[in-house]
Amino acid sequence: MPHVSRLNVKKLTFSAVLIISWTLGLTTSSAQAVPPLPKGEMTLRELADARGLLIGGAVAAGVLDPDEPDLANGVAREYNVIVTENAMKWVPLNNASGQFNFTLAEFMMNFAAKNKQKMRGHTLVWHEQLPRYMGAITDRAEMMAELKDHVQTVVKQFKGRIPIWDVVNEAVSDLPGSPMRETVFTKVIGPEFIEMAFRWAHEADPDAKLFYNDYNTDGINGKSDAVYELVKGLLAKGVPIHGVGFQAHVDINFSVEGSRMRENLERFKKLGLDVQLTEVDVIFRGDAPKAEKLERQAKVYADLMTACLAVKCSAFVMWGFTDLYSWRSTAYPLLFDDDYKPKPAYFALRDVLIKTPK
Ligand code: 9MR
Repeated sequence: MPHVSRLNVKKLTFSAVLIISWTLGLTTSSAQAVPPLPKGEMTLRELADARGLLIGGAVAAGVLDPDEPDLANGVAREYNVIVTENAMKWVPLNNASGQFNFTLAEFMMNFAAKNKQKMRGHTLVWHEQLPRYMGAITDRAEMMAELKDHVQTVVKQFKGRIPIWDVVNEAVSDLPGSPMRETVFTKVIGPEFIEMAFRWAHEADPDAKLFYNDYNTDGINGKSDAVYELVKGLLAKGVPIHGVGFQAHVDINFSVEGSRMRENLERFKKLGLDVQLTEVDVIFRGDAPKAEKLERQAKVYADLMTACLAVKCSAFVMWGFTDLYSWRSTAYPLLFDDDYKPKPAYFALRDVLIKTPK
């Protein structure tokens, strides 16, 4: 019953438990697999390679074990870039001030290297997945020292191996007027924590492309206006920021046109910044008719890719590979279903890549 065992695995919070069971040889092998494409058809990866686009997705370290060859094979076949879904966040890397643990992150780096994939680094500074010791700091100089140590130790660890970093994630609030989100960083350091993080990351690896990343900023709205002002201000101060990531966690009612997404991406490009879609998924809720919803989902995926290509985005990254292991696993968000069968959205993305002139 490989499917049942996968669903059970899904309920475990990934890494620790799975890695222990893997080490002890407790896992079973599975019979499902991403079906081969008809002869002569190109994968997403091949199509993206041909136009110099990064296409990829987040992968949770804990499920890339020998029990899930389907995931490993599928990700290797279809993606030329991966992101560690959690393994490069502050808690997994630096949960006890200054005692860094790169085991899981390096495991993912090996996977990427083995499959000749780039790694998109996610994420250096975020108010979530922050260790308790950070929340306890009240002294500005002390928090700056922790921030600098974290950013620089992590970036140096992967210097020359991770070409793109999400330096600051989700710093703008969802409140009306979209001020800065109140976090330990704004409370103790002030909003300057953002420019500090970018400058320290740049010092640690001058060749890495440094991104600000956020959600609900895909179209033109109050929040994307706030991000626009933020990054414009950073550029004016000479802060080394090279791009903006638009997460694109949307649903099947999202309209690329209605939200003026292309116009939004273009205004960031005009600032001289690179733009990437960084965490794409397109959800819908369970009831019938499912086929019709899968088609609407495919259309949203296609429209997102079309907008991305129209502005010469450099990456289209999804927040996973199979619905089975998505953070929104009950809402059918990704290109492959629980049984690793490609959904209409997969073919729709291929179609856009085939038909859009380079
Ligand atoms: O998918 C991630 C989930 O497994 C984690 O529990 C969660 C908290 O670390 O983060 C999720 O990924 C988030 C990403 O890092 C930032 N943008 C929103 C993503 C979905 O919540």
